[in-house]
Amino acid sequence: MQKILVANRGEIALRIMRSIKEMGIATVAVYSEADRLAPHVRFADEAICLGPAPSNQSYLLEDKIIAEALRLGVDGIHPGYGFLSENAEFAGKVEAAGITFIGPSSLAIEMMGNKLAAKAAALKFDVPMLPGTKDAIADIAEAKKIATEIGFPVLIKAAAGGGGKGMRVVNAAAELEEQMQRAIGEATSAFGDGSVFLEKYVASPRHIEIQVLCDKHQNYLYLFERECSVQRRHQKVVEEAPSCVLTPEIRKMMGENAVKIAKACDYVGAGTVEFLLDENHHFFFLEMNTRLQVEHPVTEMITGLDLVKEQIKIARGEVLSFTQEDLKINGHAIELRIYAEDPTNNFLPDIGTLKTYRTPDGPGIRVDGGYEEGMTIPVYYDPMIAKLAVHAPTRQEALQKMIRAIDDYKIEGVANTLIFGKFVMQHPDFASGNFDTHFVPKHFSPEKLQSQNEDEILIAAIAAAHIYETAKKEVATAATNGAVKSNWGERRGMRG
Ligand code: MV4
Repeated sequence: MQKILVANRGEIALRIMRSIKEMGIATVAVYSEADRLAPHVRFADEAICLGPAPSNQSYLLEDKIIAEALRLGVDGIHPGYGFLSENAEFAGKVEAAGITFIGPSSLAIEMMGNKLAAKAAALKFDVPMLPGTKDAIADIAEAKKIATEIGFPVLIKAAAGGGGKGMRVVNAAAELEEQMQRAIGEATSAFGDGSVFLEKYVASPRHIEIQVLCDKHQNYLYLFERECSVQRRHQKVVEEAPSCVLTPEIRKMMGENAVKIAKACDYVGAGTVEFLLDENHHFFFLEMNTRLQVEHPVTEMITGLDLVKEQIKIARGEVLSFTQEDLKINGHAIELRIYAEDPTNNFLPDIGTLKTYRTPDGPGIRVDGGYEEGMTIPVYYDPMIAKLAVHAPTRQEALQKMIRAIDDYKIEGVANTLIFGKFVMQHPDFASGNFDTHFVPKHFSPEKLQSQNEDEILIAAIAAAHIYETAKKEVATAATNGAVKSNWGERRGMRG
């Protein structure tokens, strides 16, 4: 491969192109009119404007991207995450144009894109799953019968869904009809496919996903887990690797089951198999994500691998250069997603200019970003500003490093979730590992930030008063000595 086009924007486009460049391969960026001056455009060897800001007039233009790739002699397309990354049709078109799609086959994307098809494949390989319907269900009487067999509460899920869209909890038979109709309606308008199915509802699960890596020569590896239980409204906030609850035995079982899922769809490349873990530490297959995930850096930190380079080597047809036995977990990594959202105001997305933007630094700190000071966050795309990831020998040290890094991160001009991230890191239940997917709704309210803020303001006020008193005394002493000398000004600069 001589030239790769990255069909994405922002932090992930930049992160992917860095690895491509290090491999001695030329890079092509695509961009919308809103991203003309973005770092990912400047970083690339060549860049193509796709059109106006809205995604459906730029980053989602399948045929235009492929036509430009052909025109520029591109031989590989990396889709990143979001946009066209899990679009089976696009993957097929790329391959049909004679360009390598850096990802799995169109068939694997399609199979895993449908939760029922994914579960059917998993069933053949004896992967643990929650009791539920094997097919889409529309008949209310039949649904009631099955739900009663499973036992309430049950969860209605959309077959075409994912990431929690179109899910509904049903606590009793009397609610089933209404919730089914709502779920079918939601699924139809969101995915153009009203198929729904039922599953036993796990009340307090942890979300644990396994990273897999598969070459074109039937070698399948698992790169351990990431825990992503801290979410708000199906948007991940904090991810870590390894999970603090997995034993080596469960980890091995989950890893081997993730590999079975990958084998079930002839998977090629980097993929993620999602599981729920219940209170008894039983795990159940949920779905497979057929892309490079946002949170992949924590896996890179604990394995020492570059997942993008591995994806490219796999796409070139190379055999994986390591075995399962070669893989070891080294230390602990935590990632915090920083969004342009106001945690004091119901996470309302904020736009505006990064008046001040300074990222933290030092050993074991990685910031994956795509913005610079002075840039404006566009309204058209995901509100994520950057990902802050830390790596340390232990979870405790990683937590402390994360808190220090948050304190050293300076963002002004755009409301952001840094302080919310600090709230999570400092919460005793997060620190002790005693949490599940309900962590945010259970523990967080904006007043908690206020008090966290107030604590800091109070400490700052006490420090200021102390400095003032000291300075006043010094001035008084100096005055009696006949020379006014104060270091007031220097000290004032101490706190930003
Ligand atoms: C579940 C569940 C409980 N029981 N399935 C949400 C996203 C999608 N990937 C699956 N999800 C869930 N499926 C059963 N049978 C609870 C969730 C869930 C969840 C999962 C992972 C992380 C956060 C979550 C928040 C709410 C619900």
